[in-house]
Amino acid sequence: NTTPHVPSVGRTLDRFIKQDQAQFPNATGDLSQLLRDIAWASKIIHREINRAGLIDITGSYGTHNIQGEEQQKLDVIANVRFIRALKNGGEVCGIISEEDDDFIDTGNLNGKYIVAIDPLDGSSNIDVNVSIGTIFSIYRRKSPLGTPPVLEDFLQKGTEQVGAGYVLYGSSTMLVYTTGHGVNAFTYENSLGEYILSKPHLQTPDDGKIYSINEGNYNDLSEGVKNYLNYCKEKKYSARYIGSLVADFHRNLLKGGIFMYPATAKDKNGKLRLMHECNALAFIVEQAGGVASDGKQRILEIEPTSIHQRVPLYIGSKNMVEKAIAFNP
Ligand code: P6P
Repeated sequence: NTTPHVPSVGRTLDRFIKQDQAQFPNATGDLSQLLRDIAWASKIIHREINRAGLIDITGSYGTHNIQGEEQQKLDVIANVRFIRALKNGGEVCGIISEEDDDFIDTGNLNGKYIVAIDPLDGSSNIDVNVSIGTIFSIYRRKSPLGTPPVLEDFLQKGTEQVGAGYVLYGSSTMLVYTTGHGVNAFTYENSLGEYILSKPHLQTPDDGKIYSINEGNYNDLSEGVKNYLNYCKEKKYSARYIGSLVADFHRNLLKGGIFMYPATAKDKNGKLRLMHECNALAFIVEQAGGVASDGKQRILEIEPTSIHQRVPLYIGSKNMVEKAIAFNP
């Protein structure tokens, strides 16, 4: 039996990963190294974001991604950096990125893992200086070692994740992740170039008074969602919507609240991507005691059918998500 190590605030990410791994005698260290590779790339993105205003890389890059969204330069830089870090790290045999139509074969035939990533979510907020984020999921490959990855490696249910996290590039840069044993948050100390443990064993409140939704879609929402919104107003909850998923999710995770991107008349499956955004946040919120649903089932139970599929998302405090779903049978 292993003595549970109680991580103390102030521990560096590297030491935390080392100690976390020590709890699992069979761990080879590959997942630990993968997490370090992601943290490394996020430090570079942190630097690029904080220089963006100075060297005018925030403007649109002129290309469009599969969603038809104009790609911002920082989007492209972030995508290149994370893919390069994961390729060079050697632990990952394949990647699906929100910015790439098809999966990426990293050439690491013996890489045990695949990564799903939204390298820079909320990028339309870059040039108005609003917080943006990176979202990632880690799965074990299904295909045999020594062979190239195949589509089935990437179409795995969220329950198959071995790790998930996000980086929030906000008033401070934070890395929040889980490997299935609780959620821990690290704050980036720029002068040291280190992530420092700031919120160990993060738990989200069962209840909250914050609801996050784009009410511009009100006329396109189901009667059930409209009724739940009216309920929130009767309860005098606070409407908080940044329009940057990681920022909205992180605030609600800490304070309690619900984030909703439901199906609308325009987007029958909502807007957010199952593989690149929803599965990771669902894993984190459940590890923190919260709930994530598409309105009918656990996000983590959804059988993926395509890499870029979208799902409706109701995520956050347990009692609030359950209430919202009750309004929307
Ligand atoms: P809307 C940003 O483009 C994003 O993907 C998420 O970060 C955010 O939650 C959502 O879209 C905002 O979408 O339709 O409200 O502008």
